[in-house]
Amino acid sequence: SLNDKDKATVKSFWAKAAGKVDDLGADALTRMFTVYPQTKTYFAHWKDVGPNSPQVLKHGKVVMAGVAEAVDKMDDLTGGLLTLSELHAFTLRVDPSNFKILAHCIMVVFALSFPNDFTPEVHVSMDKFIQAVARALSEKVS
Ligand code: ZNH
Repeated sequence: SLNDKDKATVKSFWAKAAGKVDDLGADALTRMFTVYPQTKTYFAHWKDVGPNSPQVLKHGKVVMAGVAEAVDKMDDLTGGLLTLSELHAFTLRVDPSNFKILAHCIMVVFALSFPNDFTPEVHVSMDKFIQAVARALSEKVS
């Protein structure tokens, strides 16, 4: 789990990334749809899941707002993300494996967008954090 150093590292990296995260959300989703096309089934009600579609751009912001919330609630992700977790389990019925997939795509876009800041040390802490978010979100699914 996240120690104090991880938490501080995540907060400072997030502060640097904050201005760019809206775009990064759309990039991460586009990557997820392209590399793992089975994930598109959850978005079948959208008009367009292609790169830069208005829905992808909008949902990229929504997802990253969720990650921002997780940064704020880092000390209690299970409690802090409970409502979102229930939504994904009971309403959206997202299979847990998909959270790891999106977490991976988010890590890739972070690395690509911040090649200097995304040091191995930042990578370690961000990976622990994003995996903890993925776990908290898939908690309700059994
Ligand atoms: Zn999710 C939705 C977040 C993952 C699918 N999401 C959502 C939202 C949010 C989120 C915030 C909104 C809610 C409301 O409205 O209330 N997610 C999130 C996060 C994550 C996620 C943070 C991680 C990181 N998701 C996910 C996955 C999937 C999903 C993996 C699959 C694949 N989501 C989803 C859907 C939805 C959501 C389908 C709905 C959309 C629409 O409809 O538009």
